[in-house]
Amino acid sequence: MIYHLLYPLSAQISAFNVFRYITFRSIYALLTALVLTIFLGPAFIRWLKRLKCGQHIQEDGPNHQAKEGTPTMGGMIIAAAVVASTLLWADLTNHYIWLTLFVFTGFGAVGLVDDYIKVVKKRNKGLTASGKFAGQVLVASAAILILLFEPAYSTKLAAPFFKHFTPDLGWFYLPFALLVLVGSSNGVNLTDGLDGLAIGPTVVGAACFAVFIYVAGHAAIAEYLNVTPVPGVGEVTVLCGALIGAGLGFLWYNAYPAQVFMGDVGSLSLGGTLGFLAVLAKQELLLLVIGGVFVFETISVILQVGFFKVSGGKRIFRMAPLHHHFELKGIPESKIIIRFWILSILMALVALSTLKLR
Ligand code: 57M
Repeated sequence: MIYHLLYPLSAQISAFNVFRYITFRSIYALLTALVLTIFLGPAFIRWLKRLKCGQHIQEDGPNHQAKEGTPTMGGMIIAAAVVASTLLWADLTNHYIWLTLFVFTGFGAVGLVDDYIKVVKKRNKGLTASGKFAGQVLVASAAILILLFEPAYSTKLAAPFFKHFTPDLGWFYLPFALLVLVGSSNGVNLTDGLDGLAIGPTVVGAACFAVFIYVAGHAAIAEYLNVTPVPGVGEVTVLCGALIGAGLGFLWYNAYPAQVFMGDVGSLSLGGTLGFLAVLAKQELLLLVIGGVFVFETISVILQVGFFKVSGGKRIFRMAPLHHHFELKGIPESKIIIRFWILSILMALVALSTLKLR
């Protein structure tokens, strides 16, 4: 809205020309979302407490009993800050912005229903696994189908290091992109088991995608770096800015020892959106590197469950996902969290370096 209100006045007030720039608006989208979450955080946490949205801690895992009753569903404040800040700073005639907001709020709605049943209605299980999966598939399919009807959007895959290997998936792109979005959403959800463990790598991932999205949307830079151009997608950098800001603002309260958890409303929406950013930037395969922490966590669960079945009850890890294994080995929670953050920064840097390795 600020863009639509102030940029047209640049003919009279030349300083307002600055609102034209995606980079400028992305920085202010970040700051707006950050300030909103930090300042509204305490009142929002008090509201969650009044609603009795306290997390019940299961007794079958590492000892988290001290966290019993910590308010959850904090993802709602991330959602509010991202949406408000994007509406303020983005060019609202850009349909990639609306599509990304649709994915973000759609996955968030699936998580919200799950949280509502578990936390507010106090039914232990929440949505059934198939119910959750159906919701995720529905939102992801709608977004990808709309994207596929976009004339400028290519169904070709780009692989880092192999600039001439760009297979065209055609309509197979739909199930492939579904896997990216739903996999990413569940990967972030699995990782969300220690204070700040999911939001740290999410912020790093959003920052990394801000660069890839900006590059893909800038014809000259995309050509220079040999990146698949996606005309118009650069505007989504503003939304990435809002994600980084809201994520950092949430981390302010979710940092160890956490005053609030994000809930499924946070983890599903953030994961689905990271997947969609990878699709928009045409960096679907690179998501495996950028979201490396989520990938390791997911693989640890697949290995653990698979090995448990074939070996008749033996385990590879003391407990999966991987962060539980380290907890049970006696490594302090804050150390595990910070090491996972360091890993996510390293992976993001490796991913960014591929811009020069094509
Ligand atoms: C949700 N949720 C946390 C919080 C958060 C297949 C299986 C591996 C699935 C997996 C699972 O259910 N994962 C998804 C993980 C929970 O956090 C809530 O859930 C939201 C995210 N959806 O926002 O609201 C607990 O995590 C802790 N937490 C923090 N700080 C945070 O900022 O400390 C969360 C956020 C919270 C809190 O304690 O209560 C969770 O872990 O439940 N299941 C598991 O992860 C289980 N693993 C397991 O069963 N492993 C087995 C097999 C099946 C792989 C094995 O290794 O043998 C563990 N979950 C729990 N206890 N609760 C087992 C131990």
